Amino acid sequence: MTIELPDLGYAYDALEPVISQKTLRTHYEKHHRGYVERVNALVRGTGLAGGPLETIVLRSAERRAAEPAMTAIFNNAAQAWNHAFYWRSLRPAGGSGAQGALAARVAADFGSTAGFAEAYKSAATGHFGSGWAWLVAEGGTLKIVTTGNAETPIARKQVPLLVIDVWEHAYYLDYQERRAAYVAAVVDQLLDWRFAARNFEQAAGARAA
Ligand code: MN3
Repeated sequence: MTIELPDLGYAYDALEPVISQKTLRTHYEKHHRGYVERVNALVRGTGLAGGPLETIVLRSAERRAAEPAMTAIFNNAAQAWNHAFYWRSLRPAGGSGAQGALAARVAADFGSTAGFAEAYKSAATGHFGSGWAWLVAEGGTLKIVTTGNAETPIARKQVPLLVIDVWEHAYYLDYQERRAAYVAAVVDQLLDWRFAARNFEQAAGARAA
């Protein structure tokens, strides 16, 4: 099975004015597509070809310490996975905050919705260099973590609920160096808390099983 570029799920202008059509089109059609095409080229003949993307991420993460060729596979596969998750973490007119069981968990772990938003913005803005800012579930607790470059919580047995891409290509056309402004606008206006709630329910179900 060839890894496919997944549908974006909304129009290129759907996230304006927070993320411009120009940024979204370039980010999806050039950056994300590039990672998908490179992972397909790199896995040929490695024994990882034909598997689902998540399996390629996990297997290459396990093998990269011993096999240098696995590093490039991991980087491109994880970037393909992370970008697909990022598009689904966003929606037009999002940012309303968690509901139901997830809201109770956010309040327990971060004090309040506002407390979470402040901590998440701070972590995403403060992450040094290229990477990703995540809300994850681990052992029944929510945590904010950041990862550098292509690193991804699924290789650390954490369950991601939401992510923000903090590579410069995600915001530079719209915000130049002002990452804090991009992060604040995404948190307040675009985060898809229904997607986060589905991920949270799956994490809880997996723990109970
Ligand atoms: Mn990106």
